[in-house]
Amino acid sequence: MINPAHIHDSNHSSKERHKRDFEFLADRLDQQGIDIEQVVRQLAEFEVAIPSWALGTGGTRFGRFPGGGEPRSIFEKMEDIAVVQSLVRSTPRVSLHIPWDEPDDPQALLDFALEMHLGFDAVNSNTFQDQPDQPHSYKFGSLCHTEAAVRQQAIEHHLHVIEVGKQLGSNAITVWLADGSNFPGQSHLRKSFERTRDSLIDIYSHLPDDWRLFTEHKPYEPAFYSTVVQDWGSSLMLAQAMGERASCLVDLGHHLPNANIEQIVARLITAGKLGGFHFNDSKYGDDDLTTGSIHPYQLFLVFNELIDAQNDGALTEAPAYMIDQSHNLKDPIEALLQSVMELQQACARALLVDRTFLSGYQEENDVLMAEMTLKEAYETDVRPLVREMRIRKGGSVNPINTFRLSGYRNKVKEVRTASSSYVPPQSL
Ligand code: PSV
Ligand code: MN
Repeated sequence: MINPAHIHDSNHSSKERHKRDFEFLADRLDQQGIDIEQVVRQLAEFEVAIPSWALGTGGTRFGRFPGGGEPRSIFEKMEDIAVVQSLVRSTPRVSLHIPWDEPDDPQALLDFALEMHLGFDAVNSNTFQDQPDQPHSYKFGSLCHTEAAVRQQAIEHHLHVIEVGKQLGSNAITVWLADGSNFPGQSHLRKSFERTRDSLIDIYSHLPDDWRLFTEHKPYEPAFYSTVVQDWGSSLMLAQAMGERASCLVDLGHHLPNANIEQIVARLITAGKLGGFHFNDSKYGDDDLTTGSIHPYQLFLVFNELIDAQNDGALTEAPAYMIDQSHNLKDPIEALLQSVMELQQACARALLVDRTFLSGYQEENDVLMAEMTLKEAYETDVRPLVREMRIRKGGSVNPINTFRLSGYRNKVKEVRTASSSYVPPQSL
């Protein structure tokens, strides 16, 4: 999709400058007792999935302003994801939404993915919209519904999603439910949660042995008075009720303003139930903005908890990372490149935290020095380190610049003509 020679040439033009920057940083870190080579190696292991719904221009209920050249099918979305991967080298897997991106022929999609050196991450169910020809409506909920037939329909949808995922080589399902109520009294708060729990237990009983199930909480929207799985406590209760292979997924946008998300992460790690992340950023709620655009320090603090737990052996299984964003204004590919670069930087910074000093200051209750230890890592310009990691994996020094110079968007604008009837799901 992006010619490797183009990446090589564009890297070549900044080679000397990058070399100087990298050596300068290596020297600085060496003085702090940090081996830059080890950090580059650890950073190279970081991987984050791209959702099939982030390649089209997002929208609000007020409007949508597509920039042209949007993918019209899951195959074209895969092409765009391959472009992202070729430039940043941390995104080798795709997270599918069913039925938005349900393949007619899963084997054909898998073959196409393999050709592009892509694989499949967690599959996502959708019981928040009614589908054509579906016998029962989700207007009043799905897994929580008062009627057993509606719950059964939603359970069967999840089993179908797992079946599609199995054919694609996926090994996890993420369950986000819109179930909730808009008015006090509309639904029985306790019973709707208990029905959801029992439906999930049913789904879990069909989960293949090597699969994981993630429950994703969200405080509000589309339900405005109560949401059944509104917080990490509810999500944890559900995961615990299901069993060992069920855990919680934290979407950074699914918290009320000022929530201490890094502490939620720490709690879920203690419970052995941190399953995954949806990365994005927000000013107000589920804004789906580019990762790190509003709260980059919070993103670093989340990674700080993850690296700390990894070092301590408290993270038994690597969480499933995914970017969950949807843009109204930015080019979707550029926005994804930007988010991945932010994630790479947050991860690199967290790898630089001097944990011996930090825990010493924490033990001595030296508040200021403990905080300064975190700031020392956070304020380090890690870009040369991150660029070096990308170069070594065959990626780009400057992904956005390389993407723009490639002319990819203009080329696909010509091919993906406006005559297509494809409408990205965000605008439905
Ligand atoms: C819900 O807001 C959510 O975060 C869930 O992850 C969905 O699957 C995704 O967004 C797309 O609507
Ligand atoms: Mn999400």
